[in-house]
Amino acid sequence: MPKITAARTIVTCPGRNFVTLKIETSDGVHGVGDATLNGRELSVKSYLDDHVIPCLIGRDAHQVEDIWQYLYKGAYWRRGPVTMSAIAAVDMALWDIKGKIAGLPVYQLLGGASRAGVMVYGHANGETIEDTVAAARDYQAAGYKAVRLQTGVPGFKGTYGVSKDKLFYEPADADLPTETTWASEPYMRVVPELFAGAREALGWEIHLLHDVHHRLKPIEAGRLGKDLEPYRPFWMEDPTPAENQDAFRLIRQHTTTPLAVGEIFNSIWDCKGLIENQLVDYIRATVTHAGGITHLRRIAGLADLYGVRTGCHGATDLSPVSMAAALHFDLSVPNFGVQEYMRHTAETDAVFPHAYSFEGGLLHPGEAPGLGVDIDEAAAAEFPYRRAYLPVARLQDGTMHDW
Ligand code: CS2
Ligand code: MG
Repeated sequence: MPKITAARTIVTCPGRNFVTLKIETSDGVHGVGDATLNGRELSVKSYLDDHVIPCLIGRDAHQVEDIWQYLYKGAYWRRGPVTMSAIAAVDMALWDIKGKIAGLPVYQLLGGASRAGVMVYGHANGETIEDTVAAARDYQAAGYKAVRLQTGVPGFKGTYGVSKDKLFYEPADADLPTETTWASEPYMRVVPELFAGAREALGWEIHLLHDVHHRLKPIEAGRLGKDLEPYRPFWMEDPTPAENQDAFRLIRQHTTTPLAVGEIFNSIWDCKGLIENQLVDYIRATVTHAGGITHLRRIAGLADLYGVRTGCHGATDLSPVSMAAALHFDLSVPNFGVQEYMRHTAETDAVFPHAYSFEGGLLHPGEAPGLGVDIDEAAAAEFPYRRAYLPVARLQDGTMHDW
């Protein structure tokens, strides 16, 4: 049996920080897992270095489930983004090892392909509606079947989702959190105008998505959802902070716009009430922050009972290791919805050579055994860690708000 002989975390910053776990076995096979938690990368590194890796040495790398249960139940202090990102990294690396030893791409170990490819959505954004719609046209021309629309709010700098760079968006932009100002009323006026312009320009064959990014109160989210109904959004994401799962009842009472939530969830317990009460339509939990492939399959299995589909988070702060693992999961899971695909920079792709590829609006994980991704440690060493935090948001009177 492939015994775990060594494991280490590799931190690299090719434009943004990534934490990668590499596990080596007595068979000479290694696996990789993404452990990146935007703005708290070193916390997950320490959790792995100090509290997980010592417990892995000598274990049978094939025991993916037992090791998952050991790390989850054995922690005593269960759940939370740091713990579950660490467990996720171990899980991804063990599935990678299992696939490599079996000589199969991981999706074949998960039940095989349930579809030809994984529909992805890109991020069209701009300071103005015109710029955003023009960016969406570019995605449509590139073959995307789904595009997220985010535009600037007149009078406000640094609106969420509007990137400084045309193609790449990285919100963790400073050594200490950037302070941004927010007001919901002008935002709620501009988004329906954005969707009206987008439908006018792009037609009805393309899926249009929007991320509210936790900014609205439940009644405001109900209002925005209703205002967007004529434009048939694919989903309205994170309409309100989801700690209060009952808030989604109120939103549901006011709008049929599909709701997506969960990129900051880290276990099935965060999702259970929303799914069982059919208060959401898509669950956004990711392989990296929600306990890996093993746990994400459990979340998707519960969601499938209630007609809820997956819509995994796939921002640039999730490394190509996470994207590769997500694609194996996406290709096989029966209740797949859509996969977020914020392209990484060429620098990042060089550090993480991978087999996944894009064609005709779909990503495919490729046929390489395991996850089909690796970390080039020499390239990674070129980019030392650089502290960076996500912004914070305040209302115009200075009140802290949700970023
Ligand atoms: C966003 C992310 O991609 C999304 O849907 O919510 O950009 C999110 O802001 C970042 O991943 C946070 O690190
Ligand atoms: Mg989001």
